[in-house]
Amino acid sequence: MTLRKDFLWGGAVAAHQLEGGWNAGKKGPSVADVMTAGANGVERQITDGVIAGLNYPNHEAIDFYHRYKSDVKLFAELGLKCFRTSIAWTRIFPKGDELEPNEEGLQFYDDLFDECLKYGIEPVITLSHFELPYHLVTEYGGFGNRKLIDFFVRFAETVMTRYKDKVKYWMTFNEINNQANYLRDFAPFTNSGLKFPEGATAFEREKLMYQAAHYELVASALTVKIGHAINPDFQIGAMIAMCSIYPATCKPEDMMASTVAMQRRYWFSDVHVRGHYPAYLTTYFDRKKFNLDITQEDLSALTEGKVDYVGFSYYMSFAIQDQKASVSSDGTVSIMPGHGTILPEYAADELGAPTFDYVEDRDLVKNDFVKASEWGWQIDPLGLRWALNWFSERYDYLPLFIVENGFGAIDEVKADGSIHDPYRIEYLRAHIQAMEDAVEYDGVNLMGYTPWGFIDLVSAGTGEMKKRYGMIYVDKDNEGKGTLERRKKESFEWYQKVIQSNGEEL
Ligand code: BGP
Repeated sequence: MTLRKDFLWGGAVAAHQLEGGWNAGKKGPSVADVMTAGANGVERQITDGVIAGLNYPNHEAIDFYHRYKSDVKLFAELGLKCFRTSIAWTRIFPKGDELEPNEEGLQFYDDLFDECLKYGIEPVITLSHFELPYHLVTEYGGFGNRKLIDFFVRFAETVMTRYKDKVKYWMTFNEINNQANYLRDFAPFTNSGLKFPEGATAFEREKLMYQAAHYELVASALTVKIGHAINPDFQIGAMIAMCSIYPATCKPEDMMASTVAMQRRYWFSDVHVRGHYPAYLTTYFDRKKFNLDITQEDLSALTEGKVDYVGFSYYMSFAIQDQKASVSSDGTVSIMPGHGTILPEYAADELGAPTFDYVEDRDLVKNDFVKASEWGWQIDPLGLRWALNWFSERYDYLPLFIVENGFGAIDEVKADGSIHDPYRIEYLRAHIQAMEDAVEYDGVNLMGYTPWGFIDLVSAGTGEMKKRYGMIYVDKDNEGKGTLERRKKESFEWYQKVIQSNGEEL
């Protein structure tokens, strides 16, 4: 048998994308709750609050808050061994800066975890999944402010203490490296609650991104240390958004561009795992003269709070071309679909630079060797095996956990109510095969696999319902209409067999 006996087959979601009940049980608003829906090329916007007539898809989401008992029963029928979700920070600390937690919020997760454990489903908990308390964003400037470290650690310590006998697997910041492209953000804030001043230059944006990332990494490391003191059995991991970045050609400049791109996007896991900043990054900080607020105490915290495993999401791979060499005289470069536009000042600044600075929107190109989803996400199962090897070699075969993977697609409900989603099965089958090959042939140390959005939920990127990942269908459309009824798709039964056979039967 390829996979370990106790392999954590599961499913992944995030509180704000499925719970709803956005102000129930004294919950405060998070960034996600004040975000409007996007669609048809319109980006999601973070507003000042609740504006009548606008669609706030996360307010009700799929109403898991009120339906969790019947949903968890269905998850048990699917055969899940674990359930990855987040604890909504604003259920516990509605504004984020209070001293005392909200008991009603704590009770909700007690009940939810009890319900999971009743069926032998292990909760796997993300502490922060794109759901910062909105108050911390408006009052403090999000993770651009050092004070956020204390607020986060208080939240983490509170829930880790409360659930120390119910939850063993934790993750600190979901896709912490999703800030790596500081030129593209959810207007007017980023995931970390950063608001760039109007007219901010690329230098100022980049500096703020690194500063916020540093505060998050310190908060994460302190959490790991405190968590291990609360319960030495805790497994506390990082969570990285991994898109393998290939050189577009074997031209040496493209090869070098891919190496630098991997550093710029994935240095976060170096700090999480090794407990210090890599030299390629400190050199870069010096060269750029960022003068970041990094204290000696911070550096000790990073060393003392190394993670137990690396969790990561994998949906697609990228390809990179050294644009300095290939940009045409009118400044035109080819950009991967769905990847925004180049800020003119940045293009002018950096294109002639002698170093290989990575600017995602400028440098990523379409890979003609792979197909893409309707949202331009390039489908590449082998890229997952490549990523598993990259992490394993880099971190000496530390345990890895694939905590997100999946295929966002538009599903059609047939007249008889059935939903056939062979495209989803095909995507998942190919990725599971690639992951099993990595274990069997490459010696990768893999803890588990939790496909994303195994029950349909609100898309984080677009706020749509129609971009579905689920094996469980939820009757709700982009306008928020529908009965919210749950229905099994064809992929439900397929995944059930995969779990039962521990991945032998694909
Ligand atoms: C990841 C996020 C998830 C999830 C997923 C799919 O980046 O961690 O929250 O939503 O991507 O993205 P989307 O919902 O935009 O299709």
